[in-house]
Amino acid sequence: MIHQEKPTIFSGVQPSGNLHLGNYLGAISRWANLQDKNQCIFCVVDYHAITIKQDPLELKKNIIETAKIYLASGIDPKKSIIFQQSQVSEHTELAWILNCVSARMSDLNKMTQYKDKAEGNENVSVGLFDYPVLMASDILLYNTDLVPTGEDQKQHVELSRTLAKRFNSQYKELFRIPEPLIERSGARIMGLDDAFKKMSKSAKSEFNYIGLLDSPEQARKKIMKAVTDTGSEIKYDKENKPAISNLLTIYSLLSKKTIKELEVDYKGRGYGDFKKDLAEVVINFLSDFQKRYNKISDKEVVSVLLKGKKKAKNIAEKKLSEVKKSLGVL
Ligand code: ATP
Ligand code: LTN
Repeated sequence: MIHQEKPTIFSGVQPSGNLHLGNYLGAISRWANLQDKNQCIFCVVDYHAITIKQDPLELKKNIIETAKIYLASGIDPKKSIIFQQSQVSEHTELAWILNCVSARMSDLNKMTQYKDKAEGNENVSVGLFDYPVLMASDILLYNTDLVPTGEDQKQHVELSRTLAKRFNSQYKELFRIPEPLIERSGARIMGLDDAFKKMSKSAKSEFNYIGLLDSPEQARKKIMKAVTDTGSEIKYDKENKPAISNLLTIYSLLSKKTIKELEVDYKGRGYGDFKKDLAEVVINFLSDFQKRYNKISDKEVVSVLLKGKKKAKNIAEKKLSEVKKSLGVL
């Protein structure tokens, strides 16, 4: 019988604090289900986080917190590799190589995340501009087949494909071409204070997001204050009712009720009733999540990251050495 290799999955989240429901519903919550049929690698991408100024003590705390959130979301270190990006130096080494031989200024100039974050300000780090090349290195080092993320990362995964193809055709067929894996529902959770912008941990107001570690009071207050649309009907209509459609998506994903069922449940009832119930659903989810989170010690996380580092390094070293050989530097 031919032994078929399991597909490889790679994804990561920046340890930049305030992980929120968008990160959970769009990315992390999907990862646990992928672990049985795939070889999964989940990374805490700390070198991506430093593209924007970070306080060293906060960053250290956020690295542990992010890995703990992976574990509390059901990522099992016996099945998956969990590690910290900066601990495997091959990522930055490959990023430099790709910068020189594959990536073009014209590719990076097209990246919308950079434009959104820089907001026309030239006084931002070169790292922020180069961020997608480091992300491509993360993905390409591990022969990744699928990259599960939220909708906002699609363009970056597509760039990884372009860089891999360019390298393969110029040097040697060394990189597997990855595919984005984006779910239809929850891939773009919108801000609670602005239904036209995605929920984001770097949002200016904390009323933009529900943090995974928010208290019940904070969560309730944020849901009750969330913006709504004109009219009073609870109906999914992304074009004309973006705010209620977003709240319905969150409600549906956390309660496992379909949007259609929710529309029937709330027929003839107002936004106030709907928000009160949604707040309860969110609080119940947070309470279960935080119970699991609080059971995990920092020591356990450090040990998981150390074991993960060894496994990741083993794979990354081999790939980088092939790349160096083909370049003529080894
Ligand atoms: P920031 O907005 O500060 O850049 P972020 O909230 O986008 O941060 P990331 O670490 O960049 O967080 O993203 C981690 C994962 O969460 C990625 O897969 C990303 O696509 C996903 N994600 C982020 N925000 C959302 C959202 N609002 N809805 C769905 N998925 C999201
Ligand atoms: N850029 C991603 C985080 C990230 C990532 C990756 C995601 C860095 N490297 C590799 C998937 C695969 C973001 O979510 N902002």
